[in-house]
Amino acid sequence: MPINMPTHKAGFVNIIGNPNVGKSTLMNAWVGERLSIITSKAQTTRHRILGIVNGEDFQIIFSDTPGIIKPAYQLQSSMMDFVKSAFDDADILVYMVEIGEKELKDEAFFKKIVNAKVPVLLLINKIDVSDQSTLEKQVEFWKERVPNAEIYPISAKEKFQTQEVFDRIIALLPESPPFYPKDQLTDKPERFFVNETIREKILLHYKKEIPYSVEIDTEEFKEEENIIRIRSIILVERDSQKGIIIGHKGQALKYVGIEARKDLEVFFGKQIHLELYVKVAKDWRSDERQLRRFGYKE
Ligand SMILES: Nc1nc2c(ncn2[C@@H]2O[C@H](COP(=O)(O)OP(=O)(O)OP(=O)(O)O)[C@@H](O)[C@H]2O)c(=O)[nH]1
Ligand SMILES: [Mg+2]
Repeated sequence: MPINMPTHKAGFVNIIGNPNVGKSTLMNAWVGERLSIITSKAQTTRHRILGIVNGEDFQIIFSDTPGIIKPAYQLQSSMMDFVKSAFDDADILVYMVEIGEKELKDEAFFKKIVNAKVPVLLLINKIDVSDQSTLEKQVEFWKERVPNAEIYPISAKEKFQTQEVFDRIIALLPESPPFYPKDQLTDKPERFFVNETIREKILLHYKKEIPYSVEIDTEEFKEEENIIRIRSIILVERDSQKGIIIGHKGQALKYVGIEARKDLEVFFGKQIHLELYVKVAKDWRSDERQLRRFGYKE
């Protein structure tokens, strides 16, 4: 037997925290791909999305999760079930807070972090918009609140200190064979990224409750030699929202289509033909059957 057996490390590194703190920005930075959509609105992420980083002798499975909230309707309860699942299989927990933030929006989840059996890395994000003395106070505050955590001030957006945390994660990873094939980047199919790209444009271009009432269903994804042909349906909760999505003379919808197509061409590295339609899926956010259809429930 050789004296130095080659070892391999692998594990789940699950990123949790309040909405809008920068969880998706961080995962994308670590993975080097725009897997998760990012906007300045809370509840941008609705699913648990895996981003896999492979090295010769390691595999890190990052998971981005929805921001923690008190659920008000069934979709939000399903989103919190994704967060729960991220506690269950974590080898390392990344708890992200932003400068100035005081507490997690759910006390039970907070207790799970403080009592976690796995290493907890507490990342204080957005330090690019802070100053030294504020930051020092924040570090003291979090040291007391989460004594079991290692604390790192970072900026996910500016990629400040993100490499240092990445290296620390590799050091903490348990010995294990890889969980996924070494060329796999995520657990989600192509259509998921189409849906999310369109939803990002809707979050960016419509106000108030509209983006939260929208779900996307990609009915066709046909890859040909030089082009991918996509047909997606934008589903809204009520008839009155249909006209808002379409806009005056169809201008609003046209804009969403153009913007989404540009991003999708970069993501898939191919020319895209994108057709968008709007339909009503009445009260889908509170409908078990429809939530299952859209992948929010088993
Ligand atoms: N100034 C600054 N802004 C950041 C940083 N990281 C993220 N942001 C911004 O914060 C906003 C939210 O970022 P996301 O990555 O979507 O946050 P999230 O935690 O995934 O949000 P949810 O999915 O809604 O829970 C976006 O406008 C980002 O550009 C950072 O390091 N500095
Ligand atoms: Mg997110």
